[in-house]
Amino acid sequence: MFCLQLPLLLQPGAPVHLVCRHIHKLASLRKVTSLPPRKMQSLLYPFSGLEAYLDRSVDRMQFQLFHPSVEDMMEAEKLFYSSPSHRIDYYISAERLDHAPALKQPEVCFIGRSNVGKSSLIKALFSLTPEVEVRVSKTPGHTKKMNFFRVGKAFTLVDMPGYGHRAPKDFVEMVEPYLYTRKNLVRTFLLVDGSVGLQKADLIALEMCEETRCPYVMVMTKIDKCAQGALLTNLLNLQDVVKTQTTSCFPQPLLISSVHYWGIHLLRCFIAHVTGSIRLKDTTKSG
Ligand SMILES: Nc1nc2c(ncn2[C@@H]2O[C@H](COP(=O)(O)OP(=O)(O)OP(=O)(O)O)[C@@H](O)[C@H]2O)c(=O)[nH]1
Ligand SMILES: [Mg+2]
Repeated sequence: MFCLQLPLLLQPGAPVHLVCRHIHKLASLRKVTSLPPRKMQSLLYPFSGLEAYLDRSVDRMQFQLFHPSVEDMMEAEKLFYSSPSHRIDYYISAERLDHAPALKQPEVCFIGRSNVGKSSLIKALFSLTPEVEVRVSKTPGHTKKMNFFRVGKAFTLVDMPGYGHRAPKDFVEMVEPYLYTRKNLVRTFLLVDGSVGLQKADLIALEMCEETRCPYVMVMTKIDKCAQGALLTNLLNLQDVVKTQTTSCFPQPLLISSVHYWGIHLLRCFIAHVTGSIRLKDTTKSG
């Protein structure tokens, strides 16, 4: 790890303290590509670590529809560095949809049960710009508003309050109207805890995504938290639900550990691709 010393915040009346934020060594591809090949492979493409446990009869293609090259991931990564001409920042929070700013740039949002890891995942995505503060907590129901983050003029990313904790209130008042009416929404990421698998509340959210008919993608979080056999069972179960009960869902669930950065680089590339911010070199596989 290395440490970025950010400037002192010298606003009148503000407590003066030195901000020192760390950038995790695996947050950037430059570091990842110096890992031993197998380690690099399973960090960038987490499904490859599970493949050996999969029965021969299972079609692997469904798990690798989106399989960009490292070069494409490098291109996507550039979007996640802030610069004077491409500012990444927390923009605004909204408690109701009519408080949300109308924006032109494509938007992606992250929904899922309380504590599933939405804010942690966004924090990992923005880890190359650690001055962007994304709050994470062990206590369910931590994120209470829709939090909008701007990635230059390229896209906006929205962290949603989780359902399950104060649900259905938050869900009915915020998430549901947002999903139905947000014009610039290009992809919804529905997060499911990979260590426990699909829960009833997840199926309700999935139904809601189906009703809105907006394209969405399932993301399995916390894949570091359980044994590979259990993870594979949860993944196959999820895959089966996606196959048999959905029409707007991308067939390939994405696997993530925000703690170890597994799948984070792939997800950055997926977001860059679906928001039209990059053009993949290998166009045979797309989201
Ligand atoms: N082991 C492990 N823990 C994780 C991972 N992602 C998140 N967590 C932990 O899960 C807890 C909840 O994370 P958050 O990111 O705050 O969850 P959230 O979905 O934003 O929760 P709400 O804001 O309450 O809806 C925290 O203690 C995180 O450290 C992961 O990939 N692996
Ligand atoms: Mg949160």
